[in-house]
Amino acid sequence: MTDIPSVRSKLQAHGQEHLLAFYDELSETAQANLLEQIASIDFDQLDELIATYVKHKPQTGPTGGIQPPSIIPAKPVDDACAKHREKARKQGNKLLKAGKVAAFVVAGGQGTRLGFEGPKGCFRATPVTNKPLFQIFAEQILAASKRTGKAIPWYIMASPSNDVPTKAFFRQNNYFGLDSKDVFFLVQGTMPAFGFDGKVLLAKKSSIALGPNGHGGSLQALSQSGALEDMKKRGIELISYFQVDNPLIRILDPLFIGLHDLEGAQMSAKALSKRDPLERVGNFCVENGKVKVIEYSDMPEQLAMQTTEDGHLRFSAGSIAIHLFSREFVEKLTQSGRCDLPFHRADKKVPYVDSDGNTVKPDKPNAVKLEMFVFDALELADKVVLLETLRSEEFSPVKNADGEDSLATTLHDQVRRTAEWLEEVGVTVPRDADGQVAAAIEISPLFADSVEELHKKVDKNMQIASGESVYLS
Ligand code: UD2
Repeated sequence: MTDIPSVRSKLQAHGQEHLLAFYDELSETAQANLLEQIASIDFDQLDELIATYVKHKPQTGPTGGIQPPSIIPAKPVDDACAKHREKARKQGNKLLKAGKVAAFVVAGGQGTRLGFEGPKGCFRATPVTNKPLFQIFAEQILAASKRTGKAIPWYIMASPSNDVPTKAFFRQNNYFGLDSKDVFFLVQGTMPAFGFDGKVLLAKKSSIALGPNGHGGSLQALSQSGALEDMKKRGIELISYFQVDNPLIRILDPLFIGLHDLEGAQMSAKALSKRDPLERVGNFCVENGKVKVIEYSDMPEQLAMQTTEDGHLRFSAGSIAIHLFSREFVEKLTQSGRCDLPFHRADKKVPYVDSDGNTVKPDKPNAVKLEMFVFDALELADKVVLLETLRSEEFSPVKNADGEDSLATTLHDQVRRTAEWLEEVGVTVPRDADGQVAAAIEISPLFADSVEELHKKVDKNMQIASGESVYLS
């Protein structure tokens, strides 16, 4: 039996007693749920967060002088560089073959901009077979496992609200050919939404307005869920981290893995050249000798627009949230049981129950949401490798319902990349008068997940007719 007076006095001590304002009106089940939510909150930590981030608007963006970081270019610039890459690629393949690398996707976001109901990984996003995002990733992992002869475990982070449908989706689809023993689901933590006065908001009389605590919560979730322990048992040394929304991602890239390992890095990242100064991706820079990412929303416009003498953007390197973590680094960051990355504040419209018990749907921001960003761990790493990747090869996310970074743009980019790969290995691809690909073409990662694999597999004399739909599997 929960001792209600003591819960009330604890809430009172933290100025949050309104959370039980409607408690006596609730059914027994609803009462139990509310108490469970309250029990899951660390109110001492909350007091600190409210003082730091809610009652004050913390300074965001660069605090001192920032410099552009040094980045390994996407293409080798000389022979020595080419040799080093070859060595790194071999090392990456060696680690993959030794079963030392795991895949980790963060899929706990709410997909609000896309307007898709349900976990975003279930969103269908390929040009011919209309595969869901999760299947694209599963097939890449399966292809790499088959090639290396080692099972590659896949850790999938969802949020409390999309965990159940995510698991059900994998079950219904027989894990897309993966062994279910190698697929590990974990749930990220939550954070309440606050009114500007620091009061935690009630979403209903019986529940607190909780949201996922940001992908920075993934490191703590890896630890608390037992995933790190599982990795250790399996002999995993490296974690290949990616987001759920980018069908062009190359999850297990031997070059990236090898460079990270040879340099003895703790955390690494892929970077690409920004499309325009204000593109909505994080900005890589160096501050106080440490590599860091300044999110687009925190980057002062005048710094984002700065150019070098030869007219290039000074901060041209964008973060696309592709990382490698050494398992030991994540263990170190989470050894206290918590991973104290800084929080980022966003002011949002959050419906809430007011003191009279009425539900209010605000038409302007009324609440503060706090999230941790995983790239803030870069600053905590002793050694970081930044590798440039090409947008055309590795980045075309589905973020919006239409316009930039939408289903239409990613389908176009997938067909374009497939055509470029086919042409590179000698296959003729039909193109229209404007040079656009004149067929719908898709390659299953199980057939080839890189141009190198395509070389080995494809019949170079294959014919693709204009207007045809072709699926290589
Ligand atoms: C993210 C990056 C941005 C750039 C861009 C590339 C941040 C803050 N910004 O922007 O710098 O790299 O991606 O595509 O990351 N997620 C969770 N739990 C959460 C919140 C998000 O798992 O609590 C996942 C989400 O499912 C998705 C990823 O994190 O896979 C990115 O989330 P987003 O779509 O909110 O990030 P976005 O596009 O603003």
